[in-house]
Amino acid sequence: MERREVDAVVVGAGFAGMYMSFALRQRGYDVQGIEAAADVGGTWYWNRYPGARCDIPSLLYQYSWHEEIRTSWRWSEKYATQPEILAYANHCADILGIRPLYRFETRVTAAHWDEAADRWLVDTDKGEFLSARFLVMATGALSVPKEPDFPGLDSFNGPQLVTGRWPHQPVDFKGKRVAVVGTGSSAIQSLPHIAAEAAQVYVFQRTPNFSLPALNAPIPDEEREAFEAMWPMYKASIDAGEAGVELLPEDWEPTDEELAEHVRILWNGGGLVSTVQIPRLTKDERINNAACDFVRSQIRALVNDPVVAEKLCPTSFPISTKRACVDTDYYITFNRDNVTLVDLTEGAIEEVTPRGIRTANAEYEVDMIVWALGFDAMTGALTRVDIRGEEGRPLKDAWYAGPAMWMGMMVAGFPNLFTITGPGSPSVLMNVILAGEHNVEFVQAVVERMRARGQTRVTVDEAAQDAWVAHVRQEAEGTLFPRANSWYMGANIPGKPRVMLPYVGTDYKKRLNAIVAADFPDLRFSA
Ligand code: N01
Repeated sequence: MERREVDAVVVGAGFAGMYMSFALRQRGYDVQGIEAAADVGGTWYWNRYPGARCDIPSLLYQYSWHEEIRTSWRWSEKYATQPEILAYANHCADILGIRPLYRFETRVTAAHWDEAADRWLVDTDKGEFLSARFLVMATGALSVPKEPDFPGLDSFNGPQLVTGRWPHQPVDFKGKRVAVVGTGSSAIQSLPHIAAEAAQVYVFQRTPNFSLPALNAPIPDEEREAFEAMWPMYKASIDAGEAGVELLPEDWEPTDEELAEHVRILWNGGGLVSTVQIPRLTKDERINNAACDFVRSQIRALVNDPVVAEKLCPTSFPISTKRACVDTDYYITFNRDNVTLVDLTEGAIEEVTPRGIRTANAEYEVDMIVWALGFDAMTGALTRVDIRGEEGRPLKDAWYAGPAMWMGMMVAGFPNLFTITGPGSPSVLMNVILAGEHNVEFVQAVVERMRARGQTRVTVDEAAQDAWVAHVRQEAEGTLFPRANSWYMGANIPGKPRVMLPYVGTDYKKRLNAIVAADFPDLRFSA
């Protein structure tokens, strides 16, 4: 079979994929980008549900590596909307001239390592056959939605929508009875918008979530200027592997009163940045309990019906061990007459009927269903592709007991394959745009080193990988994360191994810098 030879295939045209493709192309490599969507934007292309926004401040949620992009873009609000972030992604694509490098509306179906040629043989669903020296999977941590699989699904008479694959046309909820299933970030952001239009909304909740108020607003000029003034320091700090913002020391030991006062910052509109400003939040039970108590007291103050308020108070996991949500008017939406909370702990969903959803207790008649069930996070987009490494070993088999990876980027036995923000990297626990940049720059350094020495193959040492996997596990065990049935732990997908997927350590970028400075001691290069 005739295969087109390229230097690299980059899968994904989100922020990380675009940067990777651009960086390689700029250095003269022949790059073929592949993207399932019709255009750039990654997660922001797909998640178009009403109310979708970023959950860290927009000023931080942007490329740090490209001065022209940075200075030519002006975020309008503290937390940008999905249309604005998608417009930003398009702005980046325009300046980088990235689109000609991509085949859109195309999926990679298989990638097999060709031992003899030191190349990846990559097939797509559009019948394209490629042969690439490098394969970079920039496929995103949250890109494979968890599909509803309730009995009777197809019998439902009305439209069914999935938040992670929202239609491009506006959805009209006016006068409709709507079921919203799930209470993660996607549901929490969309519910107030749906409830404002719909005749009636039933919110099906299995586990209540902690959500912090966005206190969204236009960005005042003074804030913009202050941010611009601190930019060089911030950029130098993150490049060096520091937090980029001022934090209290890790050994902070507040009295109970000081602690109760400090956790109030969760209500200051800082979104996920506020959680980082509480030292040891995900490690120290006393600190975490104080934060949980504070948020629950806010929920009780916001929700008029005390029975509903209690049901909305999370009690089964420590705050931030599931990703905290950032909302606009989520809790007060339950004060509306047209919103009803259905507590699935009192009776689970048994089936979808032609008229609606039937739980163990009742049938809820609706005209539309919104499924906000989350994602097969971090590994889903990688294991759904038929990736086979040395001796034809499928990645799925290599990861049977959980993802075995080095630095979240390389897998022993899978030469010349890189994953951006993969499992075993901090990715989703930090600003994911920056996390992507750190990985892209590392991959670029590896590829450049190989070109300089005429090498064609790089793999990671198995013992180094084992040590990294053990370290990732050990770091997680020292935290409260394993207590939650979260997607971080793979617990939201039946049958998925229960391991902490992201790396919780805060030294990741420093480690990457040290690895580059030491000339990649854990990698094996060959001609
Ligand atoms: O998904 P989730 P999400 N029966 O997994 C419920 C990012 N994000 O799409 O908790 C009944 O958080 C499930 O219940 P339970 C962000 O990183 C960011 O909302 O498993 N219910 C849960 O309530 C986020 O963390 C933004 O008991 C079922 C919900 O569905 C991540 O994406 C916005 C069920 C899924 O919640 C995922 O968020 C949106 C079943 N069979 C998303 N199966 C920003 O703000 C699942 N559920 C940037």
